[in-house]
Amino acid sequence: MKFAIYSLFLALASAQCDENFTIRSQSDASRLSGCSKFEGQLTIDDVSETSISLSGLKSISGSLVIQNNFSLKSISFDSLTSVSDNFQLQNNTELIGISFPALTDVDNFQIIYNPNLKQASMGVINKVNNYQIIQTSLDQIAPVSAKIITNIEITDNSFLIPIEFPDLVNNTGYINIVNNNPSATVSFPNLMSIRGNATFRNLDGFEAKNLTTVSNTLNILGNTFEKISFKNLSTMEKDLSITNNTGLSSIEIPILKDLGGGLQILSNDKLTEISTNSFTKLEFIKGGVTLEGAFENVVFPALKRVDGAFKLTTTSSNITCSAFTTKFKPIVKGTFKCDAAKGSNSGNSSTADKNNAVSNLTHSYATTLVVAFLSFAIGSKYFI
Ligand SMILES: *[C@@H]1O[C@H](CO)[C@@H](O)[C@H](O)[C@H]1NC(C)=O
Ligand SMILES: *[C@@H]1O[C@H](CO)[C@@H](O)[C@H](O)[C@H]1NC(C)=O
Ligand SMILES: *[C@@H]1O[C@H](CO)[C@@H](O)[C@H](O)[C@H]1NC(C)=O
Ligand SMILES: *[C@@H]1O[C@H](CO)[C@@H](O)[C@H](O)[C@H]1NC(C)=O
Ligand SMILES: *[C@@H]1O[C@H](CO)[C@@H](O)[C@H](O)[C@H]1NC(C)=O
Ligand SMILES: *[C@@H]1O[C@H](CO)[C@@H](O)[C@H](O)[C@H]1NC(C)=O
Ligand SMILES: *[C@@H]1O[C@H](CO)[C@@H](O)[C@H](O)[C@H]1NC(C)=O
Ligand SMILES: *[C@@H]1O[C@H](CO)[C@@H](O)[C@H](O)[C@H]1NC(C)=O
Ligand SMILES: *[C@@H]1O[C@H](CO)[C@@H](O)[C@H](O)[C@H]1NC(C)=O
Ligand SMILES: *[C@@H]1O[C@H](CO)[C@@H](O)[C@H](O)[C@H]1NC(C)=O
Ligand SMILES: CC(=O)N[C@H]1CO[C@H](CO)[C@@H](O)[C@@H]1O
Repeated sequence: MKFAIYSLFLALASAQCDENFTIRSQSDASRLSGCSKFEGQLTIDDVSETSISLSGLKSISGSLVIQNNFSLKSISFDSLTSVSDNFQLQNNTELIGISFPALTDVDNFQIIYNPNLKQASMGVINKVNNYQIIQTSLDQIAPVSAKIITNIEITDNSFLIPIEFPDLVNNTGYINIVNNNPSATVSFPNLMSIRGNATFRNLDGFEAKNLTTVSNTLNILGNTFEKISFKNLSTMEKDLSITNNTGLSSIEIPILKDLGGGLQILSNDKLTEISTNSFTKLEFIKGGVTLEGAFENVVFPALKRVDGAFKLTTTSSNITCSAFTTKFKPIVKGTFKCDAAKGSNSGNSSTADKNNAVSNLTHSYATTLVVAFLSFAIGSKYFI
């Protein structure tokens, strides 16, 4: 009789380890302390207490979903090492700290919209498929030692500065690192290939020295670092866009031969040259080229063919459109346009150059020389 009552008590008190379970209080959590392995989805939802902790649980074959809890301030799972599906921490508006010191293996690691989350005490994750940290107050992120990660999305974490993936070699999906702290720096010292789109925005430092292959679009936008250097980048299958980078003064992608998409370099205030070190070996551009800025010098020493349109717009007077056109128009299949302080040119004839130049006759000695040259070229019609 005593035994039967005890069994009944046990049945009520402990949860099963193999069916979906929702934790709504610390006492619910305690009912799982006898589970070393949990099979199913474990949800922490609608908790009115401020903290939940659970020891003993080592693995979840399913997901751990912690969501929509507007009282919960801290969560701690001391022993949890693996979550076979999602580790999803979403919409916990009061959450300040989490502790998963043993977690090494998870399929989708998602920390999304926990705007007060400041502390994450984590172990080193060595296996992860998708990695997302979005809208938190974290100033550093969980260490990751995985060599392969499918997607990486780290956005809108306004305190986050160091973003480091020291062991990542191949990114088989996309990378989106956008709008974190204005001083944020990215370091991918061993990254060799990115298969999907990659966007890097609002960064103050960026390192991916070993990058060799980008199979989709690469966007480098609105950053404050000074240099783009991809000395090992030899394959780029889609577009390259380098736009609005206020500190950028040099680009070095010296061994790339073929660009499989277009090239856009726009509104980088301090970038005054595309030098011989920029695109040293670039021979072929499948898409269009748009260059817009204060370029004093634009050189593509190896360029043989551009299949799209080509447009250069510069505010500098060191570039002479007629000379630039003579050089590049013949290798461009699409429309060609040059707008510089010294003339504009659609490449077809030098009419635009001539008209602009003539109307600005008195501007400078340099301009006069160009006009003189043009005048000579068109049979002294406008001889001065
Ligand atoms: C457990 O949760 C998962 C994920 O939400 C769901 O797919 C599955 O059907 C649930 N299992 C049961 C027995 O309710
Ligand atoms: C997050 O919470 C807000 C309410 O504050 C709700 O509108 C939204 O649907 C929630 N998102 C998710 C993914 O649960
Ligand atoms: C990374 O990708 C390259 C090329 O696809 C492959 O040769 C290499 O083995 C991959 N490395 C790892 C660690 O997966
Ligand atoms: C870069 O790649 C080379 C081989 O391609 C490798 O030896 C080196 O460890 C990688 N990492 C760095 C930081 O250079
Ligand atoms: C990559 O970016 C391009 C242009 O921004 C977009 O059209 C395409 O859908 C993106 N692809 C992926 C896989 O995100
Ligand atoms: C670049 O590639 C060469 C071999 O092609 C390798 O020796 C070097 O370590 C790579 N990494 C850097 C950062 O240059
Ligand atoms: C560049 O900055 C301008 C002005 O701030 C903005 O309108 C434009 O969308 C930005 N372009 C990109 C590609 O970020
Ligand atoms: C001006 O253009 C010439 C080539 O036309 C180039 O050699 C020189 O470096 C440029 N000057 C500056 C300041 O970039
Ligand atoms: C000529 O001057 C006008 C305005 O004064 C200016 O917009 C134009 O760019 C100048 N053209 C040349 C070739 O300098
Ligand atoms: C090129 O010249 C031809 C005739 O010489 C003219 O019909 C055509 O509009 C011009 N194209 C451009 C882009 O100026
Ligand atoms: C205490 C509290 O705010 N709990 C909320 C947790 O999230 C659920 C929705 O998933 C809400 O209904 C609860 O009010």
